[in-house]
Amino acid sequence: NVRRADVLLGHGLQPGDALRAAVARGADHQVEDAANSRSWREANVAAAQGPLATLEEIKRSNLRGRGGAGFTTGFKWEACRNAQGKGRYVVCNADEGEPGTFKDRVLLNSHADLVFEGMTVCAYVIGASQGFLYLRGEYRHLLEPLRETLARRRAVGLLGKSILGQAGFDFDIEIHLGAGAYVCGEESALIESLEGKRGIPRNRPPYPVSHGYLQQPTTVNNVETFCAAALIAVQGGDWYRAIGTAKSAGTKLLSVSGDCARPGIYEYPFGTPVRQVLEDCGAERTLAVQISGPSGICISADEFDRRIAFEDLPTAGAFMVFDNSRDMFEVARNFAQFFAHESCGFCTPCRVGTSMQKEIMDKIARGQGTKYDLDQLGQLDRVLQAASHCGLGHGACNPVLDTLKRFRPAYERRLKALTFQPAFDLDSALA
Ligand code: L3W
Repeated sequence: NVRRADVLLGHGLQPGDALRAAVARGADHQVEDAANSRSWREANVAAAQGPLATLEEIKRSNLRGRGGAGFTTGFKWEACRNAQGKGRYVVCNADEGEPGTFKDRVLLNSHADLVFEGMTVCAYVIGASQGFLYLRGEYRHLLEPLRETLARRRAVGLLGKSILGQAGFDFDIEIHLGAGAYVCGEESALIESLEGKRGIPRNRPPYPVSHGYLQQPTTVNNVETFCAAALIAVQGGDWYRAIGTAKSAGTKLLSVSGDCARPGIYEYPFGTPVRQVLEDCGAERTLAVQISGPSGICISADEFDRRIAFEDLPTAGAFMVFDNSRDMFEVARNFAQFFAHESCGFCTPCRVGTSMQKEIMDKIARGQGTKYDLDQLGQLDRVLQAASHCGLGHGACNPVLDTLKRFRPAYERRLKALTFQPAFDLDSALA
């Protein structure tokens, strides 16, 4: 593994370090405020400032969510803290189902304390007493080791009642095992699943920060986001925002796989060009890189100077390398099958659209496709973008359209000559 930035993977923190830093930051705040306080009431108000001091560091850090969308973590935590409810919840999205992504598995395997630490810092900031780690069903082998880590943390007072001796700081974490549905990586489907229901995405807004688990304020973040938050609690926001770019603070873990000599987990500061990653992982004769998995973007050789950053190539972490021995049509067909299989079936555009896409790709593969079918693929994308219920449908045509745009000959050489004019033109029907 290569670490061009050794921030997260080489953190060197011990269990409790981030929590102690968060609580101490609160205490500093209290001392400062208490010195100026004239009454017991004012001192109490000062005590409540503790979590706010850590929230301030998270906001100052410019940390953005690592699940793919890059929403500002400080804003999310603050919105959740300020939302009205009977209780608050912290949820770690460890449903790492995007093909080509495996960096959360490594964090859970080798840095579980940091993950739980980040969740507990979040609980301290937002005032939650219950957390859940939603673990991908396929990661069942991690369940027992993770439970053991939780038990160790309870034994040393890093979970449970009065954490670190702080009265009222009560928090515990439960692990919920998924059942293999990709759609449960979408946060609201995940919450439905946590509640024991079928994993169907909810309408958003309202967002989980105000209406999450049991309709109560809930912060849902990715595994890597919680790890980064724990580091920020120790090192501060200014330290973190100095790494990366102005719009993308910190580092990003990449799951590098495919046609390269050294696949694995890599850590880079945001702003690193794709070409650097290819060089580090020993990729040669690279034809394309699929960034952020099939929901992301497929780029070709003339784009390898583009950068891993929210302002250029945002990614949840997948970095799949395809060399010039690969047929990008077949790569896209495989992804089309994936989306047809994983559509939850709740909304018609996605359920039918993903199947139609797969069928068109299969038809082209059999040598029975025409130029009309290529046009239909573009039409399908427009329908799915406009009418799908959630992100799965919105992104389901990305791999096909990206490869069609960049590797059109891979499609065209399979087409048969068009011998008839279609009687029904979906384009005009939609207009
Ligand atoms: C409060 C607002 N909160 C947005 C929150 C929202 C969510 C986050 C991002 O994911 C990508 C895509 C998928 N007040 C808010 C607000 N939020 N506006 O910000 O929200 P959004 O809607 O921009 O993105 P998204 O639909 O959550 C889009 C991928 O993420 N995806 C994620 C999977 C992640 C895992 C994982 O972490 N293990 O599986 C799922 O769809 O592919 O690229 O928290 O609540 N006004």
